Amino acid sequence: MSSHSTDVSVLGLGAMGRALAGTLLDAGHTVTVWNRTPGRDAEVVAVGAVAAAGAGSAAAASPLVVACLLDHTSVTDTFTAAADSLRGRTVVNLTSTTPEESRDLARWAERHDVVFLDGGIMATPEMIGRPESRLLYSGAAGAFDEFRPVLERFGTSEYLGEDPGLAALWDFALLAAMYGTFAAVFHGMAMVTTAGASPDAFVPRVTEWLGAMLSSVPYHAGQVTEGHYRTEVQSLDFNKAAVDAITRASRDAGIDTAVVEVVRRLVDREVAAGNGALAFSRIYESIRRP
Ligand code: FVH
Repeated sequence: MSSHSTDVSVLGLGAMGRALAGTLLDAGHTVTVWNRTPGRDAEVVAVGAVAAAGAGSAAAASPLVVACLLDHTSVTDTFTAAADSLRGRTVVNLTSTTPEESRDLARWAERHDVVFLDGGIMATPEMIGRPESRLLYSGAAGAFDEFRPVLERFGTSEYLGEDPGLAALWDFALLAAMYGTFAAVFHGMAMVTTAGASPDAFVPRVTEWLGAMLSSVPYHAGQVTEGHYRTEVQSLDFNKAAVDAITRASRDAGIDTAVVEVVRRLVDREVAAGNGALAFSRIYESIRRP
């Protein structure tokens, strides 16, 4: 089967569903679309998508069904309504669901004779179809192999394994890193704006600084892998002094300390456990085994 001849149905036409459907249309696929609230299909129907009256008739139109809905509940509601039509088809769930929710969907699919692949989109709607868009998949290996040329339309596609929860686990792990980093960026931005700097002025310095610091992630990962955490410089005792001072400076500046308190709690826990001479990466152990 050539990839552009694969018909695809897209369930859910939020910002991401519309981007997925539009990318498939651009690539020459016949795309059938459905959205719970009528009218949200206008943009993609105007460029060639076929509007279906229900999730079931949308699913019945194609061998490959892509679901991009709000959350686990919206997926189970939609799959339940379309169960008869989904039978024998391949469903790719691109909705953000937790690993356990993705495994639950895979069990539902198995009971209903549906081939299930779960996916995590590491991209925003504007990035879909561009080289920087990356998607992670797990679940039915055969489905990934069969439909990979279609999935590559959305972005670089990587298969992580048969466990249907794996893509969601990696997706959320990367999102956790992003949210934590962004919260910290806003903390720093809030600090400098108390002295009259504009938020924009913080940007070049913080991006350069984080870029330099992120280059040490492989070194930290090596310490975690070996589990030794020895260091000659910048022990947790040293870091405790720094994080305590940052907390005081933030308080003095009159800003919220929630972001630094998270780091402070992790450092304090390790220091209290007698690990003050070890490296900062030792906080991994507090996170991994709470
Ligand atoms: N947008 C992004 O940047 C991120 C990138 C990473 C992946 N996420 C996830 O993708 C899912 C969809 O995101 P979205 O941006 O398309 O979200 P919305 O624009 O809010 O559209 C939500 C669609 O879900 C439909 N929906 C909600 N509840 C139900 C339900 N109970 N039954 C059926 N459909 C439902 C909603 O329909 P309607 O409100 O128009 O009727 C939209 O089509 C999401 O998991 C992100 O985390 C996007």
